[in-house]
Amino acid sequence: MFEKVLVANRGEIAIRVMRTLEELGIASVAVYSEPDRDAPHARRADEAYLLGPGPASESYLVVEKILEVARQSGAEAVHPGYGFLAENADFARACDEAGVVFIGPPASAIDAMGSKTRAREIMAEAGVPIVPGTTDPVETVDDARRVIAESIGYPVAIKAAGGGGGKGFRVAESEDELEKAFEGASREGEKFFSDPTVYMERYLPDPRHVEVQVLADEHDNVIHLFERDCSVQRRHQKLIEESPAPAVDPELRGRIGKIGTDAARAVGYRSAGTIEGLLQDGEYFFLEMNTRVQVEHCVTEMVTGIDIVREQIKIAAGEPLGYGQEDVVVRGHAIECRINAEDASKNFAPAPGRIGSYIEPAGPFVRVDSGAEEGYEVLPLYDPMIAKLIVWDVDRVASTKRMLRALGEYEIGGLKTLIPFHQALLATEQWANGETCRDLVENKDWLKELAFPAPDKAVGEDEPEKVSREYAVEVSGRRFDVTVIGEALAANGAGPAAAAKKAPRRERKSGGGGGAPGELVSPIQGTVLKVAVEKGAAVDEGALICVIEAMKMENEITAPSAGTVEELSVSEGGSVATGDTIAVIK
Ligand code: MV4
Repeated sequence: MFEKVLVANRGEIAIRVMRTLEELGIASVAVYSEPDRDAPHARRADEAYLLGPGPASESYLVVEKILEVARQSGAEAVHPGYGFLAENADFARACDEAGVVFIGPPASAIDAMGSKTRAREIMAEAGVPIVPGTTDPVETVDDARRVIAESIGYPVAIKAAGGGGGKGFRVAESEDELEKAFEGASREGEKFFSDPTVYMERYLPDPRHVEVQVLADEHDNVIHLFERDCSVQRRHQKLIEESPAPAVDPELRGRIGKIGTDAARAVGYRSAGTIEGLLQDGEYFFLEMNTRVQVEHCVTEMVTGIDIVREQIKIAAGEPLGYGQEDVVVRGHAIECRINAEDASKNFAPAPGRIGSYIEPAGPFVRVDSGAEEGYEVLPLYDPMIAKLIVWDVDRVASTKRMLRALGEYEIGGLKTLIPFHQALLATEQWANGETCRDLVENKDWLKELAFPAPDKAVGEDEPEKVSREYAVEVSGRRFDVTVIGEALAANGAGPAAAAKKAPRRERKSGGGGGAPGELVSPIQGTVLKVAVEKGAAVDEGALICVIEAMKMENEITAPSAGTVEELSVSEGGSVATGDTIAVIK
């Protein structure tokens, strides 16, 4: 087994991996960017090293820097978590070449599954059912028109070959929408994956998103840990996940489990992976394979009792799986809610900012995987998911009640999060009936009822006096914690006590919040993809003003109230910073 492992990630998943490393008796090495110098994941590790500036392209995504830290620290293996370099075959290869074990699948499997057309071809050959459509790329709109007429029919889904997770996904209901959908999918594929190639699938009208967790070792053992249902999504971002899936009975469970292991075998898989698929009217179709540990792996851990990250690490060390298929049983029901710094009432706009008070729920069968704490600042630079709340109980009804209890205990002061959204959604009849809840997550009026009250008073007031200070220091780029105890320096002759009192923190402008009356400020930094209004236009409350792309996500910015667009400060293709004025609507 390894003695030291580098965790090439941040936030909750980095901490999640470190916990298992500690249980295995393995030392952990964190990496961090400049704004993450004091982040929980950097402090949680046995050692931590600075990578570089905040943007991921200068820190968490720089392969050479990460391998340099592996060398410097003596880490024998790298766990990539999810996101960042987790599905980067070049990174997996660079690890191999540097003699560092990549805790994940072979680079060849990442490559094969990264191309969605290759993945479909491999699966079709292996007898895995795929959504009917093309496995070869479709070159032109004319070709698309012909293939649709011959075999697929309308409605049709056009998807980018380099895509996945909904990126570069368009639907054409009829022939008049085909050209726009084709070009949209191709453009997005080019932009995000430098590949304009698209393919087509029959568009299923109201499927469920059901995925299978698989584990495969070097010794030809491939097992599945049953399924998860992730149908509650918004713009292809999963919000709530559960296991077992409410629409899957024991017969279907066996069938899709086998589809999962067949798919893993077909690509020579090793490590933990997920087969994503669509379930419609009892028929299951392969969609794509995720060659990493997923955000929602925890619900599977809760119902099977298997630590998926532990298995991943053991597999990477060459050990055989600790379980045969017959050892894996599903018990009870688990639900996960993603706790994102987002405002559901404002189109799920990102809501970065500093956390004031922070109290996590606890009690029986409640698990919180978090990367946040009191005083933590959610940065617009990174993913807005700050924590996951996972509960277990004997069945779906009991699990839902437990989740509502735990959500009620969760206190995150000074920050807008999805907690009220989850509380509202889990209380609906749609959720109770096991529906996909698509009508709710797309319903602006329903979401508007989740608006947040006026912001709390500034964080940092009335804090107790303190003359013990903790600092992070870096010695040759390696991070150490030091506690400095003594009299605080008097700032203006007012004595130690007054100086030790924290200065009130600067209030941040956030979406629709701060600013002059009628001023709409950007909650994020990004590129303006689209401007939907003109200066002088009359807009209704909730009307689309512009679309800002940040972190590969398209964020719709909407009017906080009805009025006239008196000023418009953005233009298509331009960039905006957090707090910049987008428009003045009076
Ligand atoms: C589809 C689909 C319907 N037909 N593909 C792809 C990425 C994933 N985030 C959802 N994706 C979908 N692919 C075909 N051919 C519908 C979706 C979809 C979806 C599926 C199940 C549950 C919720 C969903 C929300 C949006 C889109």
